[in-house]
Amino acid sequence: MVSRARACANIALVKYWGKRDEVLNLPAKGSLSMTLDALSTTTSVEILSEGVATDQLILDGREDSGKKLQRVVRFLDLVRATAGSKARARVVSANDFPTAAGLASSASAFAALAVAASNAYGLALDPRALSILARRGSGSAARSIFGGFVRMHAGTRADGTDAYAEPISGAKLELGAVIAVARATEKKIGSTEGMERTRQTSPYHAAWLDQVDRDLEGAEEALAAGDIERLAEIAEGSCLAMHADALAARPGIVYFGTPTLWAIEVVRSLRAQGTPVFFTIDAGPHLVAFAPPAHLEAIARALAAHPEIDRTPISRVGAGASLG
Ligand code: 2P0
Repeated sequence: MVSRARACANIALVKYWGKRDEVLNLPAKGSLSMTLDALSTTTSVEILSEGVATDQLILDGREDSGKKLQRVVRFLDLVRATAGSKARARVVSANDFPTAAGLASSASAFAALAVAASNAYGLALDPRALSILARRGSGSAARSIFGGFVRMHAGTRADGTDAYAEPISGAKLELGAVIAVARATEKKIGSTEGMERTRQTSPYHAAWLDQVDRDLEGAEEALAAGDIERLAEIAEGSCLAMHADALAARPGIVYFGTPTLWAIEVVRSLRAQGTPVFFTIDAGPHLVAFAPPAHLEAIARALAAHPEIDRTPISRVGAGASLG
């Protein structure tokens, strides 16, 4: 039996940076994101016959036998333990964007894998259970189970049963995004390692954690009120505070690339001229600009002017992960 699922990436407006438990992958604080339809992963999972001893991973057309396979095997082991199965699987996964470039590819990857693998192994999981499962693969993947604006809960339980994402209903803002894809190869320090080093060594980490709850509350209020100016202030503040926290780690973690500061200036000068736009930046050099759909093309043209920005794809809001 083959099960196939598609999931979109998401970009956080209130960032997740720091865990309360590394084994169960529990975030220290909640986060809030928007799902993007232009960045997606499609994954199929085929259960193999009993004689096959190992899982297989084909990623973007190439067989992987390294760390990515190990991470997928650990994830499938969780699904197998719940399903009471020992059968191995063949996982075929394709992204429509470059992996490991700070474009949150692990979010769409593990959301798609959670949906496809749970179905292939015969588990009927509801969206909350899928979010909890996806979280074990990658914290941000818990959010990609849902479409639109999404709130991740940190939870307080040691077993992680209250650390899941939920869609936010009643948001009065319609936003799309422009992704300023900076020229870069594989990113230097992955999010998991980056946030752990930050947690252990950054003198700003306690202040960062202290701010997140206020930002979550403010962002939800801004979405409910359709207040893009307030959302802009909170999202840029959360992004820059997360990067300040990482920059202050020892040794400091610099995710910005040459075009990143330039792109911040472009977004801020467009805003000063009246365009309702704001930015965020994840664990990589790419800036993501959010604005109402009517403004996206002009923003994309402005951001494309830097020689080290290769592409400026436009994304609309994405749907939740689904089979098929
Ligand atoms: C976020 N990021 O909220 C933050 C902002 C990157 C910067 O969630 O260790 O790959 O697998 O749970 O999900 C990326 O972190 O980390 C991330 P793990 P993940 O989107």
